[in-house]
Amino acid sequence: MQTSLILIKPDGVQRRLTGRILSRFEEKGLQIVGARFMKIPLELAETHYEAHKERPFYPGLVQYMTSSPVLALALRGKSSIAVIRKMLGATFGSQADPGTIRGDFAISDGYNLVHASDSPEAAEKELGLFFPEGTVDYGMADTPWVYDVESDLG
Ligand code: IDP
Ligand code: MG
Repeated sequence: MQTSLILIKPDGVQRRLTGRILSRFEEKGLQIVGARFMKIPLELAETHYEAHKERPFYPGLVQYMTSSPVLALALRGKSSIAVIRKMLGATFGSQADPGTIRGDFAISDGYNLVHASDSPEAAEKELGLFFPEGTVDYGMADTPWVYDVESDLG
């Protein structure tokens, strides 16, 4: 099981797509283990995207991410980090395949609705930033139907 940090970005909230985006993750079988609706403080946005500090789009990216609230989510599931990245589609909305979240709802390159951790190392770091008190551990009643428990989780 892996846990990934997702942000439904300011454009997702402003365009009232929060519920539809979250539904896609729930429908896939992912479990919500953290949720926090928040305006990202400047310092947190800078730290979250510090790998891009030298890129020309970084100032605009930090401005975008702090301009309006986001919904931060911790989502858990088998291979969830790679699964969620595939569900997002390519970074640029103009290039993302139909059927992906960005492909279906975004046409902008920068305003691409959703962030997701891209590796286990990034997930650990990002979950620590957005959920410093940890995630919420609990069982799901449908686990034996979402998973073939012995072969998927054995
Ligand atoms: P990712 O979100 O698919 O992981 P990254 O390359 O990590 O993509 O970039 C982080 C975010 O920065 C993107 O989601 C997008 O909002 C923004 N971004 C990346 N490249 C550009 C660009 O060339 N122009 C404008 N915004 C960009
Ligand atoms: Mg990234």
